[in-house]
Amino acid sequence: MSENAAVAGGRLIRAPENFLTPEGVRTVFREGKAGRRDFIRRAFAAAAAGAAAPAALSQANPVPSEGGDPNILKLPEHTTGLGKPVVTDGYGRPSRYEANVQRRQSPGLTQTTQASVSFAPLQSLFGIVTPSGLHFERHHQGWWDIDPSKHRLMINGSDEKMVKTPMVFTMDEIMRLPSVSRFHFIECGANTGMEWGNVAVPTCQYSHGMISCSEFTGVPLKVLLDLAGADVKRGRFVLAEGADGSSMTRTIPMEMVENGEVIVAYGQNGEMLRPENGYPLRLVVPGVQGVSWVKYLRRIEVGDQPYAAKDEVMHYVDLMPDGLHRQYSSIQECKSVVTTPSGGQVLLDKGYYQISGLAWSGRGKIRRVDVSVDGGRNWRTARFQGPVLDKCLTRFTLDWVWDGRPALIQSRAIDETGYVQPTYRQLRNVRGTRSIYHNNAIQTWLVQESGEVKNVQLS
Ligand SMILES: Nc1nc2c(c(=O)[nH]1)N[C@H]1C(S)=C(S)[C@@H](COP(=O)(O)O)O[C@H]1N2
Ligand SMILES: [Mo]
Repeated sequence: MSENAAVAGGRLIRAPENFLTPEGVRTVFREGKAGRRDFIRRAFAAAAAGAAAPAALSQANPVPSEGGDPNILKLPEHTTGLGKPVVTDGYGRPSRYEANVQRRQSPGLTQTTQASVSFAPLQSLFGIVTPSGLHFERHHQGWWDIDPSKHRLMINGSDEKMVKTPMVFTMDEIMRLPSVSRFHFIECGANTGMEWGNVAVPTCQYSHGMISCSEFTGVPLKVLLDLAGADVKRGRFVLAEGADGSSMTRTIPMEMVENGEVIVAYGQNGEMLRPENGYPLRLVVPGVQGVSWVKYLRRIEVGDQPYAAKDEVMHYVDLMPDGLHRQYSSIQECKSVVTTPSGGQVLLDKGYYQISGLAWSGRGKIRRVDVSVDGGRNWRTARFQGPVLDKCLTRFTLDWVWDGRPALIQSRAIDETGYVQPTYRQLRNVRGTRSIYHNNAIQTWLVQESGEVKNVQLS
């Protein structure tokens, strides 16, 4: 298996993608049903303590020191034999050696698997694009594979004058209109939400995996509103509605629509959207928290005021230290996370490692990312590996030589507005600890002398 494969730099053992035993998972679900969510945190701690600590630095080098490497000296079957034919699989799939790279559920986090979330395995991904099959999922009422020939999008006004010609579009009608393709991240507002009070989960899949990034293709919503003759002077808001049973409705300010950024999308990474991600139609609202990216989009209403829908009045509000709720805080502020080394991985040797991570901002492009290996005392500027795009994941890397002593690895992103990603202390000073959403604090990974990497928070 590829467990010990070198990943982008120094040798390391990959983060476990399952960190609870089957019995542990059952217990967490049992306790979760009884409403004791705090149990999850204790279960993680127990699982971590109970696991046999891998003696990382004593891991044998896979290349034998004497007699030569049989992997070079002996010709393998794939060099001497005939390979598989074309179209063995009409839709290709990853290597069987990568079968462990999966989106996963956090045991006990939610009461049902339909109103739930699965997290993207950030620690196993390269570059900025999330493979569609690994895109995180957040459903409020399960997902559907909707027949596109029967799917419709309606555009109407909150009163008769708001939209001149209310319209109903078929998928064919939408797909023949002028389209755009853009790379954007989507982050659930609740990403990193379990970590508000203290460390809660061991790996970056669970601490930061409610984010994904794709190339989306579709028609700017503005094009559809113009076709229908929307009164954008009076109609300063739109309501987006999904076709699933969750009655997912969200208010979007008209400015975002007018500047052409909001897309009625059918494409994701060069093919149609995946059913889990809203096939055949979803709203793309760059920079805004995931909940506004309404999936299975079936209706857009133009109105003159915010709609105060359930998912913006009761849910997706931020409980502030003074006991008041903050509403409509939908922009995802600048944030970053180091994905290698990250929690659950084990560094096998001292020496060179490429630190690698992701940065993003709902307000524009990433300007700079600083990386510290000593818990924020000293910072070095990371380099960007690929394109730096607007409201998109940006991959950063930094060379690092690990001397075998404990290290505290952090990344701090700065966006083009000059906003600097806050420390936990700075964030909690303003927001307290009772929020669920919009935790964009600097993440710390502790590399222990054993090579094991732990999720920690510095006070
Ligand atoms: N129709 C519909 N749209 C929805 C949701 C939903 O449950 N139903 N969940 C929202 C939330 S909270 C998020 S974070 C994103 C998740 O998108 P994804 O499942 O494609 O990752 O979709 C949003 N749009
Ligand atoms: Mo979400």
